[in-house]
Amino acid sequence: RQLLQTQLRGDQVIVVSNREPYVHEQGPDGVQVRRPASGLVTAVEPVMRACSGTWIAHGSGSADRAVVDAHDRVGLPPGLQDYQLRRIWLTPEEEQGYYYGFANEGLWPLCHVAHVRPVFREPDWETYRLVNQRFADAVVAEARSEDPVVLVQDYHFALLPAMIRARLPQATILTFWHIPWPNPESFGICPWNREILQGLLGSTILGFHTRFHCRNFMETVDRYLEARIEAEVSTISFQDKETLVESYPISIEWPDAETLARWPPVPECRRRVAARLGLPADVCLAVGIDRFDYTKGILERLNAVERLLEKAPEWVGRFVFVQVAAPTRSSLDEYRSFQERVERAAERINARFAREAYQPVHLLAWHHEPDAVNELFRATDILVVTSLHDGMNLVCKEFVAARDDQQGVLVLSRFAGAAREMTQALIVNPYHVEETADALLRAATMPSAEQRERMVSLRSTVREFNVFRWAARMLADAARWRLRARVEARV
Ligand code: ADQ
Repeated sequence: RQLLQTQLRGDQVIVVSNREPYVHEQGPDGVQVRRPASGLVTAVEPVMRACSGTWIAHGSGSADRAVVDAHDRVGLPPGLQDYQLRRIWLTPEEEQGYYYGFANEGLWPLCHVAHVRPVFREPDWETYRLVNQRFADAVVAEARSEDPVVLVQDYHFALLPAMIRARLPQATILTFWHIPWPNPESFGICPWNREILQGLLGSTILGFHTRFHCRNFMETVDRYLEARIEAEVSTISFQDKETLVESYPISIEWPDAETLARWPPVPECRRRVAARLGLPADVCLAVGIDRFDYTKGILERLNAVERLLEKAPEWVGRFVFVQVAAPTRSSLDEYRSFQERVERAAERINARFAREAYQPVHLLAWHHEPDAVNELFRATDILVVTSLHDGMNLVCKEFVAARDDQQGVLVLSRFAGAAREMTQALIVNPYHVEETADALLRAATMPSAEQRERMVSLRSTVREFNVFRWAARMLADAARWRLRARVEARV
């Protein structure tokens, strides 16, 4: 954190993301502040608390806009008052075309190669471009100097870097792409692939979670643009401008002593969860926590639980799986029909294996606040992450951070970026039901000493490679770049 603050001394930092870090909702007792379920917010919010500045985001809560804009700072917990939030209010048509349409029906399935066909509509693309322009205007309006540091977040803003560059040529633009980057053939499906690549190459630095995604991006540029690529130093020169393409694996804020002291003890968490869900005593508990998204492999996970109960009937009555799934993008057909399929699968398993007081699958399809999520992390024996494709996945990192008792087993998909760092998890191919069921079984019977060994190793990785290191590495590269540009300008 200190390193971050040193690197940014005197520089203005502006973050741009679609999602806001906190949402003002109108409740029966007045306006309430809620934290959205978003990996991006989990990662970037502590960084902004450390370096202050301005966060520009799409306003999404149900509270009255005038009230939110006027009383934005009212009622926020202390840490959230360290930076400014500037909301961009979009019209329903803008939100439809830019967010639901181009970003989530086009780019999201395109980049995840998730067997859901991307949909590209001309009007969505036009709206996407228009909304990117609105955010570029907001960045220019916020900039107090010619060379602010602008952090552009995610696939909602592929055109923004070049738009900012055109009006603030001296700005240092760090763009982070939180989702995977596909291979050139897959990306070629997008009718506006060149415009997107050109937009992103307005960045000073373009970051992905893994080297693999960086290579895919460079190969995509090589295929579709006239650009000079220097693979050894990982740079792309396009129209006399150089962009560094680098991997920065994202992470979480490691809990400090004050946070740890606030957490109820593990047995207490377990007792509360068991009481709430009516779990039988000494049951083996497995938990999944995700946005309700077809990329997270929730159906595959349920199939594996069903297979486990089939092949190891001694676990019927003793193995319970709890899936927490926060509804997301529910106005899209693809998401609604996925949610229905998951509900049907859960009902099917319960119909097959439930006994008197025993229900093998609990599907809790609503948003949980961070303390409730943390309680589940601390209560569970197994955490299951079976993404079919995931840029990183922060849920598994939050889980190991929550386990200061050094117990609990992580079952992790090899298709999540996190699998590259968290090699002491039980790594599975979620498409392989048998393999995943076997991993669940192995987790359910893993001796405490082995759990400890694996957990200690996982915790030391996440503690060291925390979110401040993610941001500090990117900003250190930016500082080097700024210095170089200043020296070159003198020559
Ligand atoms: P996401 O796809 O949102 O992030 P992830 O990284 O797993 O996925 O983060 C989800 C966050 O939301 C976590 O902090 C989790 O605790 C929270 N969450 C999930 N379900 C919840 C629920 N039911 N209720 C409340 N909170 C919930 C995208 C990419 C990821 C990448 C991140 C960060 O898809 O691959 O890791 O950005 O770059």
